[in-house]
Order: sequence, then C-alpha cells, then structure tokens
Amino acid sequence: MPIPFSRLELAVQKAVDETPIFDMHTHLYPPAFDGLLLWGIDELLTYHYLIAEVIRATSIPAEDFWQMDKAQQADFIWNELFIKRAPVSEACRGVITVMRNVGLDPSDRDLKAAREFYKTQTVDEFIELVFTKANVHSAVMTNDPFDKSEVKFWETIGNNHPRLHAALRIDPMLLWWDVASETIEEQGYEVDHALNEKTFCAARKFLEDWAAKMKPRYMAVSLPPTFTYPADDVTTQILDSVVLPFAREAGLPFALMIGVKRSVNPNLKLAGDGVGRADLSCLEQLCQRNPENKFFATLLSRENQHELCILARKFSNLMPFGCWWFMNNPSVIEEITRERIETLGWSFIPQHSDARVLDQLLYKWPHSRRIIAQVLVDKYQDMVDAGWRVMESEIYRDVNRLFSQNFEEFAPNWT
Ligand code: FIX
Ligand code: ZN
Repeated sequence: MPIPFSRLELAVQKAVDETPIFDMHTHLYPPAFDGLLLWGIDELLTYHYLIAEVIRATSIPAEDFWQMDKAQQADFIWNELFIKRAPVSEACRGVITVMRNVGLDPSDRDLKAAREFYKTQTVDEFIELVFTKANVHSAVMTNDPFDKSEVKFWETIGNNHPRLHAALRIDPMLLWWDVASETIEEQGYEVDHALNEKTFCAARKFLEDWAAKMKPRYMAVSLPPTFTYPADDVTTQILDSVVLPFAREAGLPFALMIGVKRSVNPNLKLAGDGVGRADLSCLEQLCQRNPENKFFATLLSRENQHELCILARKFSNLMPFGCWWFMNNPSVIEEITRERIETLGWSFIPQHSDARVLDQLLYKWPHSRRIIAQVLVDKYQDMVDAGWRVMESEIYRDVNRLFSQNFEEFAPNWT
C-alpha cells in the first residue's frame, strides 16, 4: 500500500524508532568483567568530553581537577555546566536525555535524587533496561589483548553476554611494536626482536589465539592522521606480514579509525586527544592492494568525510561507518549522513555510539535516530517527488539494512 504523501514523515520516524540497532563500536564490557563496565550518573558526568568542556569553561588548572575524587568531579561538572550555565553542548544534552530516559526529571536540577535512583539499580537489571529502552539489540566492545586489566578476564571467565560481541583491538601492534612485541613474548610467543618470518609467524599465532578466545566480529586500530600505507616502516610490515594475512584467513574485517592525534594536551589525560585531516591514499592503497580483505573505516576529521564516500564507491570491500567522536554532533551527523546516502545509497553504516558509559546508549542513539530520520524523510520525499511510490514495508527494510543488516553481512558472527 503506497504511503500517502502526508503520512511519510510519521512512517519514517516510526520505522527509525522501531528498528533495533547493532551498535558496532563501543567501550562497554560485560558486567562480569568486574569494574571495567562504567555506568551511573557520576560516570556520565565525568565522561571525558565533559571534563574537557568544564576545564575550558572554568579555566580550572587541570591538576586541581584531578585532585578531586569522582563524586567531587561530578559535582563540579554538574554545577559549572548544568547549573551555572545552560547545558547546551551535545555531551551536556546527553546527560539530560539519559536522566529523562531512566525516569528522572532533569529539570529538578537534583543530582542527589539522581544518585538515589542509581542506588536502586543492579548492573544486570540496568544493562537490560538500557539496551531495551535504547532499542539496541547488540553492541560490539573494544577488547585489548595488550591490556592486563582486561586480559585476566579473557583468560578466566571470557565473554558470554548475549548482547555483547568482541572486537580485537590491536593499536600497540601497529603503533608501538617494541612494546607490543614484549607483551606478545610475555604471553608465551617466541618473537625475535628482528622483523623476520619467525616474528611474523609468532605474531599471527598471537592473533589466532586471541581471536579463538574473543570470537571478535572484526579487528580494529585507531591511527594518527599521519598514517601512510604502504610505507617503509614497521607498521606496513606488520600489516602486510601479520594483520592482513590473518584477517583474510579468518574472514575478519579490519576497522581503521583514522585521524586521532593522541595526547595533544596530556594534562587532560583521556580528554586530551585531538584531530587531524588524513591523506586517504592510505585507505585507497589498502583496499587496492588487499582486495580479499574487508575494511571498515571511520574518520575523525570532517574534511575527510566526502573523500571516504567517494573511496567507498570505488571499493566494495570498504564499509564506511559511524560519525566518530568529534563528528558525533547533530550538525555534522546530518551532513555526513546526507552525503553518504547521496553517494552510497544504503551501503554504509550510519552510526555507532562509542559509548564508554552504559547509560550513554540512552542518549547517543535517540539523538542520532532523530537526525537520521530527518534525513531519510527528505530522501524518501525526494523519491516521491521524482515519481516513486514509497511502500511502508520498504522503509522498514531499508532502515534495518542501515541499522543492522549491513554490519551483520559485512562482519558475520563466528560459526
Ligand atoms: O579510539 C577509540 O576507540 C576512541 O573512540 C576513543 O579513544 C575515544 O576516547 C572515545 O571514546 C571517543 O568517543
Ligand atoms: Zn571508541
């Protein structure tokens, strides 16, 4: 039944709200990874985006901020960014949306009441509340085999949470080989300190064994804007001799997150990373020279986004995803989503949450759904104006492709 012109907007918004999401990049953990999963109002308020904002807004010396404990930091952020100033930024608005979605009235401006609510929750109840309310059916974590605080859980209990999937994150292997090779050796693999076949073989075995433990949906790395490929450097050797051959054999996509300048202001700790525009010939060459590999890509610079769309048109083994980090603001999400739809049709993944705090699923997705819905209404409207009768069932089909199907087809689960 074709949708009458007047009902299109409602039909699209309904399909976008009702379609469950596979969130392909987060920093969540299973509750059983005791202490690693962040949740609750104080973690929300001390999200590194808000730490950067409050240090800027108040010019408090960073070292004075770090002297405070978690609750004092949260109090300070609440008072400075929510009480003394209207909470207008995306990260501030996010806290308000979460408070509303857990049943609080943020307009009461009552942080004490919020803390009281969270005392009534257990993490197992809360994780189900959040995933259900956010209509996120599954999420991919960021799992680091070089991080001792996480390794101990994979070597004992592992992950069997039905909603959480692993991603094998390998930054040290590509960026700090000297450190990575020591960890690989400590974990029992015989690496030489020369980059030779013996070392490459041991490093591939390391990846194989970790993939067997984690059963990851993909491997991932974040890279600086200066990343070049191919280059006469260790990164290219490890990519060509270890990571890409292993990914091909295992059928694992490799996610490249390019453009982060780590620690441009070390005083801000996790909040101190910056952004730079990358030369995307690295991505072009990776796709061109490795046609049997599958690549996800998300870029941190707004100036790189259109190039990524055009690159994806040239290489079907390249899947753009998300509006990463500094891109995750309404104005930029709208721009990126429009240019992706106009150049790639339905063959991209519009968003990921990058949630570090469980509760953030309750704002990052509602905020993004609203923008994606607005873009889709316009695009379906354009089709209607061109003479195409839009069917309601087809809207659900198309939205499901964006929210789940593209990811699940590009990164199938382990069989
Ligand atoms: O490299 C990454 O996975 C980034 O998303 C993080 O390093 C970053 O701190 C973040 O959480 C951004 O949203
Ligand atoms: Zn991330």
